[in-house]
Amino acid sequence: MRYELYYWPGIQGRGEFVRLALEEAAADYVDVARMPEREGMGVAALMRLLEDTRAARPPFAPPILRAGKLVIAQTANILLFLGPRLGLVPKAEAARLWAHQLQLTIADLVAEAHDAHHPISGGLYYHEQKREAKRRAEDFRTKRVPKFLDYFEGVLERGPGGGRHMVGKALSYVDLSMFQVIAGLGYAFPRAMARVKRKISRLTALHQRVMERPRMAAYLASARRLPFSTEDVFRHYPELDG
Ligand SMILES: N[C@@H](CCC(=O)N[C@@H](CS)C(=O)NCC(=O)O)C(=O)O
Repeated sequence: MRYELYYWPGIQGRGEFVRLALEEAAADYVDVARMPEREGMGVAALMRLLEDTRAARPPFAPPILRAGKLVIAQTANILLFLGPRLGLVPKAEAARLWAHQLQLTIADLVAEAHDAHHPISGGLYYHEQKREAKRRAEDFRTKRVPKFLDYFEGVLERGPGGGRHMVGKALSYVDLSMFQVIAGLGYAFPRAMARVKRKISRLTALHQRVMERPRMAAYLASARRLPFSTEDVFRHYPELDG
């Protein structure tokens, strides 16, 4: 099965959570919007999918995965679908629900990371909401990030994976997403993250282990892994870091 991932080209964004799972599993996939329009792909193909008024199950926003006749949106929903197919989640229903629950909590954190630099509206520029962003980012990095990370650290500590895995005893898509969260927060809020580092030793070690996995290391060194930037969901503005 060749999977088609539809996501905005030029940024990692939420598409990266899906990309990491596809890359770790060495899945056959095409990153459609990054491909040439002359081959029927590119952003035009993404827009066709978003604007298809005949679709019975239209997606609201990217990332979107096409798998044969299925068109699936919402990052956590895509990973719920891909997890068993890519061998990135345990078999038991309780474990799959747990993985999905954690992924939805990660989605909440990612939405808050976005709102730290766009607290009023995603439709306005950052410079149009800088004052509000400063207040929101302070709350995010001093209250919300510690609360989320303390929770995820506790999940690692208490789970059956001996501190090595978020779900079960083997690597899952949640581990890959957790890697991305730690990497993104580290880029966006280096000073704030340096302060909490002492309290998240298991998450820090998980981030390192994922980065060193052969397929992850190859992906991260490739041109397919775009750099973090101030166009992305995790953004570094020195005035928002503490
Ligand atoms: N909850 C959705 C959020 C999707 C989302 O916000 N996608 C962004 C790009 S990362 C987008 O293009 N949003 C357009 C919009 O919200 O109008 C998910 O996790 O996939």
